[in-house]
Amino acid sequence: MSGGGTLPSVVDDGDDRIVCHVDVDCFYASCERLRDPELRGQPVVVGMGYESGEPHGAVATASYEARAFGVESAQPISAALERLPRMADARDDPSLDPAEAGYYRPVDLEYYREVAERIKTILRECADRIREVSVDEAYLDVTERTAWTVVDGRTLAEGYARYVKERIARQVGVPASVGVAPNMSAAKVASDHDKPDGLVVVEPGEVRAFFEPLSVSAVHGVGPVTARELRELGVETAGDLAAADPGILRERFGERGRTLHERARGHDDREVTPKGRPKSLSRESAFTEATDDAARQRETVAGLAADVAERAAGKDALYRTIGIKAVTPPYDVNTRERSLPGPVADADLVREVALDLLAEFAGEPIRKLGVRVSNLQFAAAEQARLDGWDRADTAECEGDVPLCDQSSLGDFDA
Ligand code: DCP
Ligand code: MG
Repeated sequence: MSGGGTLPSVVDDGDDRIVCHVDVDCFYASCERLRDPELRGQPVVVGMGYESGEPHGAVATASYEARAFGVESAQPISAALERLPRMADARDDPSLDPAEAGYYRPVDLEYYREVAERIKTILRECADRIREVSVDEAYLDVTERTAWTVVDGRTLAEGYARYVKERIARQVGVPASVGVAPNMSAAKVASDHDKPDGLVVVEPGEVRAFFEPLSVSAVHGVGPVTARELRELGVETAGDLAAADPGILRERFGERGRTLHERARGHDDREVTPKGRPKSLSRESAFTEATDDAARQRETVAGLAADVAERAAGKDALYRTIGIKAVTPPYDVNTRERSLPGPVADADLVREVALDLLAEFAGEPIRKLGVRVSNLQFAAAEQARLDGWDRADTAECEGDVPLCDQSSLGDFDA
């Protein structure tokens, strides 16, 4: 701990780590607002399988303004339209009120991934360890960056979390909610506690009290089935679970019962560790200004290809697919890839294929280039570290692409 102050309260769970959980508010809708300022402050619905003017598809997410009309994730677009008509229709139809209409947009996953990359770059700079759990969500271990020391009635950890949140707002332009706590489950619940634009801090010693009134489903590991079983035992809240007889829990749920009981009491010793093996390895680099200089473009791709091949070799990884990404102005993300008949580990081949794919963009101005190998196979049983687009080596480069859990977002080569 730095700062030399005293710890604020009794650390009853023996844990004084500092974990932040960051989750962007209505992520896809926030991305849409970023490129279309007309949408700011307005109800926005982003539809999966939605096409402009059509009623098909399902709501991927809705802005909080749209949620106020009863629009929610996974709802059919047709149901959303009943609650919130399209703005374009409301302008044409005198029986509809534009003040009670919203903007509908189809999903654009490539674009959201670009925005996510920018966010993850910041998060990686702000933490020593990070676990990316989905496209817009990550845990950060910031124990070495700040402290639970209280200054003027606030913890330094809160100030640090505010810095992270404000960097995302300023440098990327999307709102995120942040939870800070001495463990992962409490941090996650905290980030969700005051959405949107929330910042909730749970200090060591307060975790159990924070959980107490919440439903058992707030406890990490309690899904809908376990929640129902717990309810049958009369356990409704996390406080009930914390106070429950551990013997009965163990009888009913085995070893897991003990873990859940511990978690409800504020204990969660999971470390913030990166996720398992990468699905792909990649690196990208941005130009200061878009360039159509073919020699420069080729040189960049060759350099990126060499880096990626070297990293794959370092992980004993074989790859079957080689791809490039070329971002052209204003911000069009183009990806091209080629799959091989079998897995290889061959730096020359990565360079040749990548340059060949680049040829399609001859003469075009390019802002940013990336090279990626995917369809990975691992020769050795080493535990790979967090991956995706590699860490930036200049301020202009983007950092890692999240390898998100959501199949909807898939991968660059999906
Ligand atoms: N998503 C999706 N389908 C779902 C849930 C989510 O396509 N059933 C996508 C859209 C979301 C993004 O994933 O924008 C992130 O998921 P979150 O659960 O974090 O939801 P949001 O960021 O949209 O909203 P919140 O403000 O609650 O975090
Ligand atoms: Mg979110």
